[in-house]
Amino acid sequence: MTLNTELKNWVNECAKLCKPDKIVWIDGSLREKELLENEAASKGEITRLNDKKLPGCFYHRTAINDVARTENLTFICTSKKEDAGPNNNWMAPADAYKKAGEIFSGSMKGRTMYVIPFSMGPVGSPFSKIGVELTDSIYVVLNMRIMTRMGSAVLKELEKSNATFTKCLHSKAEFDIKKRLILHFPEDNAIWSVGSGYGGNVLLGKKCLALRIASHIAKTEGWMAEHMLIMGIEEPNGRIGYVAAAFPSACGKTNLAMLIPPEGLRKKGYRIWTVGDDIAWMRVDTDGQLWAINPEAGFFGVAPGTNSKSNSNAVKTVQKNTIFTNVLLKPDMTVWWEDGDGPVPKEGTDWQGRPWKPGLKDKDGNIIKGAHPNSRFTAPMSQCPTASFRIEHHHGVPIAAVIFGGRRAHLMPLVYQSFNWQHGVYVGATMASERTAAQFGKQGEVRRDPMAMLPFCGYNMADYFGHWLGMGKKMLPAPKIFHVNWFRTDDKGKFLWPGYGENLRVLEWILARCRGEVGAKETPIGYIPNPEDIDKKGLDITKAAIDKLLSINVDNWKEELKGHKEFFLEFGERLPKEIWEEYEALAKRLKI
Ligand code: OXD
Ligand code: MN
Repeated sequence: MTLNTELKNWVNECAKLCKPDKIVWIDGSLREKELLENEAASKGEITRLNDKKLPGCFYHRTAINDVARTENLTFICTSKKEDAGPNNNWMAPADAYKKAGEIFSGSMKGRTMYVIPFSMGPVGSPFSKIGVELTDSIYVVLNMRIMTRMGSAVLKELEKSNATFTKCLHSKAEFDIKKRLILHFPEDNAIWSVGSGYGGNVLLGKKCLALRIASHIAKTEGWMAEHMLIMGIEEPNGRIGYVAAAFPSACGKTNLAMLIPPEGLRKKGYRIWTVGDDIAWMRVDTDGQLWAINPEAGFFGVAPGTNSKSNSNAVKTVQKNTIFTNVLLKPDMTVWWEDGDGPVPKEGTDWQGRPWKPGLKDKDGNIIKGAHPNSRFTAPMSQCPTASFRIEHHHGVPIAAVIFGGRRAHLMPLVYQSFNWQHGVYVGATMASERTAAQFGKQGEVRRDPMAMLPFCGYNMADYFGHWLGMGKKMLPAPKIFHVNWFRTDDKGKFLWPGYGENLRVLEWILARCRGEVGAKETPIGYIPNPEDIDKKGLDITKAAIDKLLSINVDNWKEELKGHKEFFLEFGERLPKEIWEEYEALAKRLKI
């Protein structure tokens, strides 16, 4: 129980609705963790993995129709529809409470309701926010234990000042897709999620609180909640420059956050510090600089494609105390996924629980994958070899550069710098990626995803652009804004840039620009590196490839501008005039 009356009343109210047999307050202790693991393992909710090879690790499968965030069932419930904007599904709060209330009603009968007090950000930091999640899933409790700081210390913090908190209610209910809703009530600081067991829908501290609800709070309070990794780049002289970077999904955000410097740069003394791989909360501090914390304490990373070449730090991070969801289970009770390490196993149990062996095909002749393409690992950040020593610092790290990125085969140069903050906001607002063969839909189709926040901005995105513009005026100096593209191809569709650790060469240029140490070429879209200023020592790349990577094609850009206009028109009158100003200025520079 608790001394915080608001919390006590709310827990009672939710218990009355969901009717659990029992209520358990989570304290976050090791003993409690072991008891919950044993209970969930005995019920088959999780499976203990090989304790010698993967100590403290567990395996979990979600329902077959519950393997990713369900954006079509995700709603922002504000009194006025315009406040949710064209970027969100909207439902009136009263309708939403009624509709979901019917599903929650009695949904925890025969189950336990766990009360999880959690802190997004270091406990007690003025940068942090507290939430309390009520859930009937032990899997959720165990994941929240990794992804957030949670338990008694947070409860104490809540009681100290009778502080306010985000009310997060979750029930598995029947895992029925027809009775699944992910609802956000920014005006009530509340989240209701029902009918799902997939991480992005049910670990309510993550996308729901730290992005959708927090973006709304941040706008009101004057800070920024962003879908960004945070990393530090240590130079040979010991100086560390920190950057925050936003990429749409499937662009290697987790890999970049844990980058291994190529041998030459490592020998020179370069080193990477990982602060976060998914979310950044950023504030202007008393020194006028932008400071960022990662509100999370763990990684909820995509498993397929993670291997010792793409991300050896992630591979090292998931060797213990990790929960694997929807990957392939091997007969020796270890796990595997496509494009992972080691030989392809001869047999196993696939993510749907069926016997699996390589080459199996479905009735349409398609290869059956052992792991679901969106299968995940949940692992503590502290286990990452590059985890920053600043993770628990209450004010986080000072941000020198903001980086936007996307997957563009032909349009975008390897890197360019915006002319100033306002132009940088335009660069972020026009961010986009082309669909790859791995994604559903038409290959090559451009999907706009401003600041990688399209599915996560908890309010009208026109106001969000306005908020970005306003934040720039508060900073002295504002970080420089860049755009990168690791995915430019030649005429045969082959990547021109090697990517992975070599991306550090681009980050090196970015930081040199921030410090005013290197020149650049002015072009209609922004500042592009002089080819000689990108360190290419030890890199097997032709001059022609570098020239192509750093070139812009004015005709392609003219075509791109049509897409910008079409996208911005959706926001009508609410779009800040500065965005149209930047549009016109770019058109003029391109001589349209
Ligand atoms: C994630 C996402 O899971 O962006 O991080 O979908
Ligand atoms: Mn994400």
